[in-house]
Amino acid sequence: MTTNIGKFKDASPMSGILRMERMPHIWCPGCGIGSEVNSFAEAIKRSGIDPKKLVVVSGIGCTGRVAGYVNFDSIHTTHGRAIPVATGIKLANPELTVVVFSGEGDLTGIGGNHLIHAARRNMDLVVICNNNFTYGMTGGQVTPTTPGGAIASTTPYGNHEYPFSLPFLADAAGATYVARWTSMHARNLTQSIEEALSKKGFSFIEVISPCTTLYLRRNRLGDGVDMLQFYQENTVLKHGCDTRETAINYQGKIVIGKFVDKNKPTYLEALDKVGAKLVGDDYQLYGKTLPEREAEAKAEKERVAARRTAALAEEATAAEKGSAPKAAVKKAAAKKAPAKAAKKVPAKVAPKKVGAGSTAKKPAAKSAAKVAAKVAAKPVKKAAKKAPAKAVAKKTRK
Ligand SMILES: Cc1ncc(C[n+]2csc(CCOP(=O)(O)OP(=O)(O)O)c2C)c(N)n1
Ligand code: SF4
Ligand SMILES: [Mg+2]
Repeated sequence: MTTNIGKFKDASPMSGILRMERMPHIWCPGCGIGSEVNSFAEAIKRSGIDPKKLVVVSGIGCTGRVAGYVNFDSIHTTHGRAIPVATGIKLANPELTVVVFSGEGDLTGIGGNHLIHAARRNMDLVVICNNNFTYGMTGGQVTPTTPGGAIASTTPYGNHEYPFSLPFLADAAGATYVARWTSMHARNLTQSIEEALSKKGFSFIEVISPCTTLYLRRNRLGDGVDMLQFYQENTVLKHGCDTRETAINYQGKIVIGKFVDKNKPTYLEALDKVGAKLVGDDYQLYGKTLPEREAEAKAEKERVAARRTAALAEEATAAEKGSAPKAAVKKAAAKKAPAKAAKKVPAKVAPKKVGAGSTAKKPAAKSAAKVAAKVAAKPVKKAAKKAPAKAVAKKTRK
């Protein structure tokens, strides 16, 4: 059965950022990719970046589908080639903000070489890596991050390879911003993406996320809600942690936080330096002298700051008015949907009722979205320490 979500697209707080006409998306219930996209959209809204100057690049995989749901210029490129395509876009037009959003298989398996060299060169890119420890789209094979001992379709007796720790890899290769969150840490992730967008250089954000259909099921780890509870109880916030200490063991503690935040000339800035040294004041790149490009960049920075202030003010006004987006959704439903659909459809799309169904009368049976929102509302440190056992319903495993 398909849900005609199109009628709610104007009421959604994400309309304009996401292609609502493409909903419902392909991701499985409980998969972490959806909430990451929400964090990403929220970060874009707040960042003040001109949407016309933003490009999103994805490779192939379930995460690779992100490029198809965003309302910006985007490319769903070939497997493992998201970073070289993004690099090409940045080199062709340095005024663009280029974000790569892809899976760990795509970015660190087949695309691993591109990842380390873009980090080494300090290409000005933001890379968001959804790490679900598996090749989700192709049936759950082992990836370069699958923890030792975990079962995959290609390691039915447990993974015997040593996995990458992605923050360590990105840091060692030269990334200037490195952070790790889980798909449950929605607000931290939003803030982190926003921060990375405002920074120059190679930013790498890893998001640990459940692949419910393949990784969780094969390893008998429950469902998406069980995994949110696991993240709540087993993440340890350590900003500035030495990335050598960020390895993940099978079902062990997960260190999260911002590990690296430093500045050094980007690839293009370093190139400019060489050019200016060789040619002097006549040096041009893209038909513009260095002072011309610097003046343009400064003006754009001011425009971004003004848009950001406006976006934050709008957010504050909406918060003052209460749950404005929900009210808008209800209003739109009442106005546009035929009587029958108006009854049925909101249960599928309104945030309040997602995952309700048979559990609606049991207050303890909270949806994944509710648990995520509740935890995100608290500072991460507290959330990691105080895991209310009854916050998440125990689900029967199939
Ligand atoms: C050159 C090439 N090799 C292999 C594939 C098959 N393939 C498609 S997606 C994928 C794995 C994706 O895994 P990941 O990047 O972790 O994304 P996820 O589906 O887990 O989000 C593979 C191996 C392909 N499309 N192209
Ligand atoms: S197969 Fe896994 S990664 Fe892909 S959408 Fe489903 S849960 Fe998400
Ligand atoms: Mg994956």
